[in-house]
Amino acid sequence: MLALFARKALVTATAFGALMISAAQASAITFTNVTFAGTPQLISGASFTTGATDIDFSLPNAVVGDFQPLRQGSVIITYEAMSDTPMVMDQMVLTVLGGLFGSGQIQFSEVIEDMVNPGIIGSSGVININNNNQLPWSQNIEFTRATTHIKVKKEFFLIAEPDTPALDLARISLVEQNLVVVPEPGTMAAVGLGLTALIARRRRK
Ligand SMILES: [Ca+2]
Repeated sequence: MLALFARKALVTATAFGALMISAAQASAITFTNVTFAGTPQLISGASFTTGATDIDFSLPNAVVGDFQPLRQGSVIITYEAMSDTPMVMDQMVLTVLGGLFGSGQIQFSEVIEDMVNPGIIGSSGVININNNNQLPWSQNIEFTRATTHIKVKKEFFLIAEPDTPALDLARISLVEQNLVVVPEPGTMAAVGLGLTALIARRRRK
C-alpha cells in the first residue's frame, strides 16, 4: 500500500515536472509586424533584434541639429507581441540611449493596444526629454489589463531648434524594450505543488 502511494507520488511529481518545463518555455514572446516610419533620413539603416522577452531597435541615423541635414524629424516604430500561453504581459521597461546638446530635445509617446479585446491598455502620455542628464530614459508602463497579444506604437520627435551659437543636437541610437510576463496564479500554484512533490520525492531517497 505504501509502495503504491510512493509510486503514485512519483508519477505526480513527474507530471508536475513536465508542467514546470512547459511553463518555463511559455515565457517566450513572439514579435511580429515591426515597422519603421517617419522621416526617411532618420530611419535609414534602422534594424531590430529580439530575445525571449525583449526587442531592441537600433537607429544609426536618428540625429538632427548642427552639421546634420535636418533640424527636426520623427521616428515611428510599431510592432506586435504575442504570447500564446496562459502567461500574461503586465509591465514594460523602456530605455532610450542617445544624446542631447543645446536646443536639442526628444518628444516621446507610446501607446499599447490590446489586440485580443481591442482597446488601449497602456500609454506614456507625451514625455519631453530636453536635458542630456535625463538619458538614458527608462520607464515602466503597466497595462490596465493583461493580454496575450499587443500592438505597440512609439513616436519620437527629434528637434534641435533654434540654432544657437552652441552645439545643438538631438540623437537617439538604441531603444530597448522588455516585456514582463507574469504567470497566472494557477500556474504559480501548480509550480509550487510540483516543487513540494519533488522535495518529498528527494527526501524519500
Ligand atoms: Ca548651433
